[in-house]
Amino acid sequence: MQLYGRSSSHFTRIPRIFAVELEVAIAFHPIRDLMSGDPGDYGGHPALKMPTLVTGAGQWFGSLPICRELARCSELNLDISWPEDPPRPVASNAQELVNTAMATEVGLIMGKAAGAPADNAHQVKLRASLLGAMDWLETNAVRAIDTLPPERDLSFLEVSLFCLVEHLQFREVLPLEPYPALRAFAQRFSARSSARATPYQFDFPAA
Ligand SMILES: N[C@@H](CCC(=O)N[C@@H](CS)C(=O)NCC(=O)O)C(=O)O
Repeated sequence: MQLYGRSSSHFTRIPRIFAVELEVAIAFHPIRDLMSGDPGDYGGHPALKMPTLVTGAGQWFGSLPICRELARCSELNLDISWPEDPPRPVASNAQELVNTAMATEVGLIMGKAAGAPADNAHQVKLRASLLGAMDWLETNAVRAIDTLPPERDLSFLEVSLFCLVEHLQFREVLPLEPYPALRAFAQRFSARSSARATPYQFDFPAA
């Protein structure tokens, strides 16, 4: 199995953590040029996004479908809480806001890389959106996690929230000082061997 993505990407880190937890071996292919218009450079992703998992069965686009395929391929019988499982609105909303914040971060980073000024109206809106999501998560994420089944081995919500929080710091998108509850959560999660095995880093030296 081959995973196309980047070690600096939060959407890529989610399946990398799942692969370690599920003990599924994957070969990692860092994507060199994010400005490439060739889907082949993204493992065949037609929308030019990462991550993509390539298996004998075909290509799997997106972090959640990839994690599901890794779970199906695993010989471990882990108890995993998936996004559709949460029985309470707070957990459902937490997942939605984590997904939204991650996508908003991509917009901010790509906009900055393309030279969009920070006071550009769209960048301003993206930042306000991210701050709104983060404030909500700071207040509610721990309560949301508390609604998950206590017997779970892993949940998509916790893995994706961890990848979001560490990524904000890694890419210096937001300071984490205003978010003590999220920092404490990330600190706890970072002790897992799957988190330690997948640190954010840049795969290629800056051009
Ligand atoms: N829904 C997708 C989102 C994928 C996504 O936005 N990936 C970002 C990287 S973290 C990306 O490809 N960014 C490069 C770009 O947008 O050109 C998923 O869950 O994997």
